[in-house]
Amino acid sequence: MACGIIGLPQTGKTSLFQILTGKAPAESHGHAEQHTGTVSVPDDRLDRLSKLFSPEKTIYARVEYADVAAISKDTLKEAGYLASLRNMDALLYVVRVFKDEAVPHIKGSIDPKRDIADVEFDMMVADLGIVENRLERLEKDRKKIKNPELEREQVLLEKAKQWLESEKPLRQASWTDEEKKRLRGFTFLSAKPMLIVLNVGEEEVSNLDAALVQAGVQDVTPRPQTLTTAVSAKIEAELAMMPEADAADFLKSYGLRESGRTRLLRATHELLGFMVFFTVGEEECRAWTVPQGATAVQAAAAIHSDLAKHFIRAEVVPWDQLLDAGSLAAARQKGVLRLEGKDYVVRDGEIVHIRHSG
Ligand SMILES: Nc1nc2c(ncn2[C@@H]2O[C@H](COP(=O)(O)OP(=O)(O)OP(=O)(O)O)[C@@H](O)[C@H]2O)c(=O)[nH]1
Ligand SMILES: [Mg+2]
Repeated sequence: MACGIIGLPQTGKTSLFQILTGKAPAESHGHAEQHTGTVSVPDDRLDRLSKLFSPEKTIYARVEYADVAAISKDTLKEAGYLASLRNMDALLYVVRVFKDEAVPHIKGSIDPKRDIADVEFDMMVADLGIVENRLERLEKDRKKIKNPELEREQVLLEKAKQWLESEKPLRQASWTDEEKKRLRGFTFLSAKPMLIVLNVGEEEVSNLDAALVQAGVQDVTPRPQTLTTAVSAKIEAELAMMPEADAADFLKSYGLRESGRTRLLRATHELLGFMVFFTVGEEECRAWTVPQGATAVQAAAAIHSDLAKHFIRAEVVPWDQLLDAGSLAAARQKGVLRLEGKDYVVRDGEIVHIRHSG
């Protein structure tokens, strides 16, 4: 699972990458090279389960971030740059809101709404280029061979074309599962889930909701597969340097409950359309990442293919009910531990224990 950090020049991409991954700054940064780092997603539920079981290891869900070079009409025409973006499962788009005379803005003024629209527009243009090329080729192929497969592809691409020509990103269209599968092959940029992160000034941190309204982006929020949030890279950088106790006081002084880093990590995970289930024990308490809607046997497969093969039943209990009961045995006795079959749809935050043969 990878998330590319994109945005206009000098908006705070590298700062946020460092805050998220804890990685030291890199020197030069060509377009082809990109820096990646993997991060554990903080999870309060897993922390509490871990306290109960005191396992040797606690393993969190993980997300990979890539610090991608600044985006522009020109970079979006470079094959290497495009390829690096196409590999990403989601995009984290950093938009500048903070004021600082010392840091020039490429467009000469601070206007988050304009910047969001411009970058989305450039990505749609890049996608439209692909659609048109492919449609042209399809046209030729269809004259040579009759194949229902090709016809279906054409219908899909015509729909995508219409959508893009009306200046709407593909992520906002509703697609059938079948269409989604076909679309994935094209790795369209405007189809990728996007987390818009406003990099706001320090003075705005104590009221982030107001900052979003002030930036005029509240109408962006209800869009499908789009999340919007605000952080201050400057404050987050300071937080990252502090001992934990000081950081908690510092947050409180701004009226905040948790750091922007935690918020971003959770939002990324949510945006990617994944959920977690837990396994618990004295050896290991662990969060496993599966797509939303995964079944018990798919959960088993995420742990080990043998568990799926020899699946008998899944023992399932929501994390908070296990905490209340105090142990798996007690949960079983209280009747909150359920036995479920292969097709059971696992819910976020459940403990799933697979019973298997062999
Ligand atoms: N005042 C202020 N300055 C910031 C903030 N975030 C980043 N900067 C400054 O903005 C400049 C650019 O930050 P980077 O994190 O390197 O931005 P970038 O988007 O990676 O820049 P490029 O890779 O060159 O496109 C640096 O001088 C940062 O110190 C912020 O929240 N407040
Ligand atoms: Mg950078």
